[in-house]
Amino acid sequence: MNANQLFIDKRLTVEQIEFYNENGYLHLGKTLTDTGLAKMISECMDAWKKEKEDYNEEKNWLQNALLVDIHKKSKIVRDFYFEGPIPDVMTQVIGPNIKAATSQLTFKMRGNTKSFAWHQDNGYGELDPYNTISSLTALEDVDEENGCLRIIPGSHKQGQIDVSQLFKKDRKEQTVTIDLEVDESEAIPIPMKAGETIFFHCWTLHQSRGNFSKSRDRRILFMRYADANAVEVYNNRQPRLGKLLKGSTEFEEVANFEKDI
Ligand SMILES: O=C(O)CCC(=O)C(=O)O
Repeated sequence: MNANQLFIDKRLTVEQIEFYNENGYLHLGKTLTDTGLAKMISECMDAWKKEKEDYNEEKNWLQNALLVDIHKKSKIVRDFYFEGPIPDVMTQVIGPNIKAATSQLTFKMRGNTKSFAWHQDNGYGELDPYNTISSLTALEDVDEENGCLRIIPGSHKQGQIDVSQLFKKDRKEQTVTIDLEVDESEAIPIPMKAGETIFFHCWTLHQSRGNFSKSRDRRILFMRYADANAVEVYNNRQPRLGKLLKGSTEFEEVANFEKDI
């Protein structure tokens, strides 16, 4: 591998696609080289420090743990999100037409022992068709001690869980927390090494516990990919805006979105 290479290309095997279809998630393995990881950490931390303060237990999750649109603040994230290994892989599981739907940092810094409740990602923003995928890339080793993701394999098969009542009063602010009842005995942790990626279906139930490490943060790059024709169910079925990455779209506003940037 050349020393300047940042990303590691991936192509799913038939067995991996079957595993994903059956379990609703897949551990994709290493997608960042050591050089890529170091650059990603450096640019993400520069962006983080510009907007965030140290963890403060008085503040909420949005303030403590979330930095949205990170691809607008870091070139390497932008390149990884739009042209890295994951969009190609998405064509194998979503279909030929892919757009970028969300990029954000979800950092659970040391001291943040708050858990994130069980939910489906399509609960916080229902997109149709129901094949949107969330990918998580670890910027350091993540495990049960520092709050890795936990999921329920196969839970995507139950389909969309109706949480619309929760959002009735609070659609704009989106401060609602979804906290679904699950059978904890079915949950498994998904540890990852730094530079590795996992992805999961928009209906897969997942959560994380707090970061109980005294010496390690839990820094994750979260990116969501959707079918290029996906619409926002909660927003009168308006097309979800996002850069077209693969194939084509029936929506002009998506075809033109970020074209010139
Ligand atoms: O940051 C976490 O631990 C969980 C985040 C998550 O599940 C989400 O943003 O959907």
